[in-house]
Amino acid sequence: MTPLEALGVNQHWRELAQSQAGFLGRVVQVDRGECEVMTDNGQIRVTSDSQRAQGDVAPVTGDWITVVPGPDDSLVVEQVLERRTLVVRRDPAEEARPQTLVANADVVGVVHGLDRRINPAQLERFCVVGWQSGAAVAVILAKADLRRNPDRDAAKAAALAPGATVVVTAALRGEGLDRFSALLEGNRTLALLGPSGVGKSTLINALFGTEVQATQEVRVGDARGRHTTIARRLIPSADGGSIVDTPGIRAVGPWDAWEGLAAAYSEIDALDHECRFAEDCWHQGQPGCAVAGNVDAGRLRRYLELAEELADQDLDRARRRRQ
Ligand SMILES: Nc1nc2c(ncn2[C@@H]2O[C@H](COP(=O)(O)OP(=O)(O)O)[C@@H](O)[C@H]2O)c(=O)[nH]1
Ligand SMILES: [Mg+2]
Ligand SMILES: [Zn+2]
Repeated sequence: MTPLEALGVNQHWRELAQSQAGFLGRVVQVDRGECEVMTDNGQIRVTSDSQRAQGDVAPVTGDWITVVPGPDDSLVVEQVLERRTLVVRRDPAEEARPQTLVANADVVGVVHGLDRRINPAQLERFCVVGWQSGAAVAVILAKADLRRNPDRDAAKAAALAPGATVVVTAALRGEGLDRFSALLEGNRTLALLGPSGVGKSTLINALFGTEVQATQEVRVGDARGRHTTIARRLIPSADGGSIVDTPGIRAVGPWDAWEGLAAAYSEIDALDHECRFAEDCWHQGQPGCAVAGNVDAGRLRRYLELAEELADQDLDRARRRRQ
């Protein structure tokens, strides 16, 4: 299998590239205007041309692109091919902007470390971002060796993440890796999402059997002096498929994620549609409400909180557009 095959090249991408002048490649990593790109003829460095018209899409890790010769023997991005999925969160540095993390992931793996109790609000937020991307979602419970009854955690995670595959792993003991690697079957791309310290890099290293990602000690209350690289790198597996790690994330704020919200709380969303007797029913116990009392109260509260957050974002965006 060639590296580009492991990265999931198929007829779809080949045909899209054929309508362009350049040749096909997949962005493995982006650093400051330069991309590392895997092609049929190995890995190359490509400049994303800053001279190009505004509004052009900036490539991110996972993008399929076409490449053409540029000035002085350089290679430049000709076109970012239309994305099938895109993981986006609210830019933590600037609240009113989206930040794209990974393009064309087939599965978003939301990783939770079982060295602490499952935080429902956090897990659900990551699932909202995962579903919004257009990819499938898996919840990966890591560090299961630290729990007496990880099956109970798995059941809890499944209830918090309807529609998601739940995979329990103990990477340091090599447990659960077969089910983890099954997420890559069919040369799929898995994007791991989760806050620092949950065990993402350890999972990747266990799967590849070598230290491909630097891991770190969890130092509670010591954010300084911790040098984490935030490079998001697409790593091909020799058996096919690829994984992207997303280091340096504390939390994900959803961005324009109404579909992700509906998918992450599908049981609430389903009833929401029945609750059309009042356009603005907020399911707070109004008589005749189809939702309140029929779903888990905690999930309903968190769903409504997120809906309010998204509605505020919509208003904010509309206000900016008018200005
Ligand atoms: N007990 C246990 N510890 C783990 C396991 N996986 C990771 N860890 C530890 O959790 C810490 C953070 O792991 P790391 O992979 O760097 O997390 P990341 O920030 O999500 O990439 C490290 O100290 C790991 O040794 C596991 O399966 N069991
Ligand atoms: Mg890491
Ligand atoms: Zn209602």
